Amino acid sequence: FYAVYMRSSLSKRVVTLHPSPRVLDANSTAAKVSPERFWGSYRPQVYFGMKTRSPRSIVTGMMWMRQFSNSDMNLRHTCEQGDHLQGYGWLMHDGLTFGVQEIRDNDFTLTTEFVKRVGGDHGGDWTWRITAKQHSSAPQPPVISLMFYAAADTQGSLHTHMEERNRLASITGFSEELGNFKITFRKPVTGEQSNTKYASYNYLQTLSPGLEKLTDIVKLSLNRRFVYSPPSGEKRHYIGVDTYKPPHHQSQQKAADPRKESDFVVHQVTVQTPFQMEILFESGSFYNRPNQLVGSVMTQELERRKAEFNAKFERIFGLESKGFSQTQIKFAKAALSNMLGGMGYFYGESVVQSVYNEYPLLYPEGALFTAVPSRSFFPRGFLWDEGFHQLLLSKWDPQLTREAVGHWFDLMNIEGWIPREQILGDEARSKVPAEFIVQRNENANPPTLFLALQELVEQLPSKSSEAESKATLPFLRRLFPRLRTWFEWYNSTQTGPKPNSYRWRGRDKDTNLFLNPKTLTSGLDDYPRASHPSADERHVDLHCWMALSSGIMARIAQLLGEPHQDYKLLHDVLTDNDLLNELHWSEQLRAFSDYGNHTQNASLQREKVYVPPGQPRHQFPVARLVRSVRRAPKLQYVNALGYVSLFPFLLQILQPDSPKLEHIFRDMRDPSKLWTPFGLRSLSKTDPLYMERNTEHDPPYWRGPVWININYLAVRALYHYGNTEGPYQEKAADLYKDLRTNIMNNVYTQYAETGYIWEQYSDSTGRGQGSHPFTGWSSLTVLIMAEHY
Ligand code: 6A9
Repeated sequence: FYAVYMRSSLSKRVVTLHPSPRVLDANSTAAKVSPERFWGSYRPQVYFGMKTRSPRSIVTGMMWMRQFSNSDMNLRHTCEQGDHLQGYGWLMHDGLTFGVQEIRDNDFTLTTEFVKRVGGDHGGDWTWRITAKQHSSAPQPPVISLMFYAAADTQGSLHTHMEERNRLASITGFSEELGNFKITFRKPVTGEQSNTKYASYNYLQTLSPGLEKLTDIVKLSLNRRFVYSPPSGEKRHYIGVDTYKPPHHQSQQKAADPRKESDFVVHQVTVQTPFQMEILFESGSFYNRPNQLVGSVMTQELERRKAEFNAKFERIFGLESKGFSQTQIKFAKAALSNMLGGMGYFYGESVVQSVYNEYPLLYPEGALFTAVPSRSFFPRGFLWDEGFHQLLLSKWDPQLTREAVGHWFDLMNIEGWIPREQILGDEARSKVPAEFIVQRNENANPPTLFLALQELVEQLPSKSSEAESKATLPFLRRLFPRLRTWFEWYNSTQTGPKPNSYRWRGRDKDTNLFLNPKTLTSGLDDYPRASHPSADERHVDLHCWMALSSGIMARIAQLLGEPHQDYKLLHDVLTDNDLLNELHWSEQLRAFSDYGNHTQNASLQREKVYVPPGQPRHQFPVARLVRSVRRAPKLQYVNALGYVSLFPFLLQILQPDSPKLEHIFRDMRDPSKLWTPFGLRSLSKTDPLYMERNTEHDPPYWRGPVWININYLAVRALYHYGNTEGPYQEKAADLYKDLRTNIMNNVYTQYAETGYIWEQYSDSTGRGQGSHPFTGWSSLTVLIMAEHY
């Protein structure tokens, strides 16, 4: 009985939240408490949409399609790389009151702008303005349908108000957090002062079983029976939303699916470019609004906020005073704006598992206010990405950083574990293949939130306003019990075989399927580690993360008057350069290195598949690649040269007079090793695994390409060593100049050429590659330009 009891209580631990008071009050994001941040573009996964920071928000959004085009249906809604847009993203966004986005489709450009106005008790009003312009290359102005929608999410109601038979003039509605509200659709015009344009109207009013179904519902309702007949022109059939009948099986399933269907309303406007139109959200409790936020009032508000944004940007980053060109500054503003405009508010439950669970369990429901790496491919929270995001955002708006970090820590369980990838809610889950959904509680991810906290602490004494310091100290005080547990979790679950060594858990287990089993938990996925994962490993990057974190723990503890000696002691041990050398310096490689059960003599070989005589060959798998190991592994240094070997330098653990710096700087500068005209490559050209794929389906990722987060750490460390007395000071300063220039130039050039900021950059051509737009840590280029470290 006792064993069974123990087992069941242990199995609950993974889904038991940490007992200390939350960092954020339960109602911290409510309209009453935080009205100016209530509404926002918190749906980074759609091209344009807004919601409130509440669990079951009414959401608003926009889809669009080109009419009369030769290509097939091109309905745009969620950000998809497959849409092949020429570019999209926020050009300006202050994270608070307004945003300006440009979306370049094949032969027209949509500018989507919003402005908020606080008033009443429910988060106030906002107005959208959509401006459509054809490209000069277009033979004739395209006809476009914009489809604006509002959708409820299990609570709240929406009512339609028609005008002229089929034009949806407005929606009125009610929800728990918004009270009464009204959404008004103004008619399209050519410009602010001009008359209404000819347009065709359609609308759809239906029920949706979930937000992830909105695109499908619209698609299934489309009908070609409508006629577009402008006064001067031929009549043509166009595609419009019509009626929607749920697929038959769904109604039978209903009993099994407890989800409540919710109101969903779409307003479609079909009109030829150029045009502009406005949508107005008015909050019922906002009685004393001076005027409607439309037309010239809207224009003035936009202009005012743009001017404020520009002034604040220059005040903080000073790029004009540094002599950057207007186009470079525009790029930097877009990079920052996309990180701000990529903030999402997610709500739901992770799927998690521990060794005590036979099957995955649902984590308690929770909220996450976070930036996302990429609006198209992974529009959700990633733990170690967020630390980098907040390095940039904290310069712009430290309150935003405190709230994001607070949300992450409030997701921590009793053990001190925070799930690495946050896939919250059905909408987020619908984008992720099943095998990636479950998060395991043995698994860490670099504790980069310490970098963000370090920044907040450094802002404290002189740099920040009194109001900011007043907010940061109480924040740290509330955070501290959780921070302590978080640190302890790393320091107890991720320790290595030797005292003061560390080891990432969660490496790939099925060793023979991979050239080198991956270490997703380290964040550097396929970066080469010991060929045969074992408990004997020790990882130098994790050692350095712990050295850094213990130091910041000591500093915060001291600041709060909490016991800090143990953190300080540990920090002293972990930063002891002799210990680091002893654990991680490989004389053979002349570089820092992981240690473990390793052989270099492994390669992928085709395994021939036996096909029984007389059997059709196509029914058997083609020869697949499996690993062949020609020499048995043994305990030794892994001797891979790349980002991992740089960590003692990257996180500034090395003393300025450490002779190791000489080796590191030499390897960094060497074009046959790490140096490229586009930044430092992730793995040396001389490494046997350089640009090798891991399986036939898994191309190289952290085995050569240039990544901006690590390059940011490198530039920052060079800045540090370049400004600190020591034998390598000058070398560091030289490298700093060149590396900084290379990164800035390439990320900027790629943006100018392709319209996107990218996940990584080719080390041979500099070309952006992988997911895009990737305005997560690649946006740290702004800090590199500003030289804010
Ligand atoms: C797979 C795709 C529709 C990989 O930026 C997020 C992470 C980093 O934390 C990590 O260091 N990226 C880096 O190595 C992207 C991870 C994407 C996983 C999603 C499912 C769904 O496609």
